[in-house]
Amino acid sequence: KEDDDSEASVVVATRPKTKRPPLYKVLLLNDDYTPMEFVVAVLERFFGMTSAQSFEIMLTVHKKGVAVVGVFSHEIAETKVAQVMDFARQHQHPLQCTMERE
Ligand code: TYC
Repeated sequence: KEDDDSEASVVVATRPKTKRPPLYKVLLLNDDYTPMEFVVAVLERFFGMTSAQSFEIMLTVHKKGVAVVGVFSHEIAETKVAQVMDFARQHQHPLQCTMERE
């Protein structure tokens, strides 16, 4: 068994397995009743958009039915959805906001 190195020096390539946490898209849905100005105010208030960016995204939702308004960690996405849903409910608008794994 002297010159048999079949079970010695066996090195398999390794890579660090640092999985990043999954990201979540926050989606805003269109409806027929929520005023456009309210949606613009929501995007400014909770997503830090300028009024021009907000108006653009609001129009996309209005025309296409849905748009991604941001991508976040699970916890931040949940918070954004809750903030938007609470704010819409307080103002009695049927605006819907949801999240989806990217
Ligand atoms: N469709 C609405 C209207 O015509 C405006 C609107 C835009 C509502 C985006 C919701 O997420 C929304 N008043």
